[in-house]
Amino acid sequence: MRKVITYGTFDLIHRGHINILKRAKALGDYLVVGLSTDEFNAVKGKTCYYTYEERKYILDAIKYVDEVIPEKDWKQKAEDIQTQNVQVFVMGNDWEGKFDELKEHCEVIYLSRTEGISTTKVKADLKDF
Ligand code: C2G
Repeated sequence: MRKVITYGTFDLIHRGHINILKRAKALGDYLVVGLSTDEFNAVKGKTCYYTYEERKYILDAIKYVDEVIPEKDWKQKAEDIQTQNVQVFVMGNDWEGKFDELKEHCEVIYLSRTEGISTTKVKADLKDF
């Protein structure tokens, strides 16, 4: 079984998130998502609308997602890749090159971002809604 992993906050789920989850899953048979905890989001300087539990509940309902694990810090990826026996690590290309050190553990693939949508844009647009 070819396992894929990706990481993110996935707040206010939108088509950009669905696109990367769909494409990540297509690279293997099983997709693990490392979902940023509320505490780690604070480290990332992100404030979420939905709590970790709510964001996990939504991700668990997405057919491309097979498993959700907590992402608690920047340093856990290499260990996750080994303990989860992952063959492919995927991120959007806004992260291009940032995780190349993981190439010693698995394939590292950066996929193009979906244009015209982001959680930040949704929040801004809703202000004028
Ligand atoms: N994404 C995308 N297209 C968009 C928006 C997001 O492809 N229009 C992708 C991002 O590139 C990322 C994933 O969706 O791969 C999740 O995005 P975020 O929830 O914004 O996650 P981020 O803050 O980038 O956190 O350790 C890695 C971090 O947890 C990634």
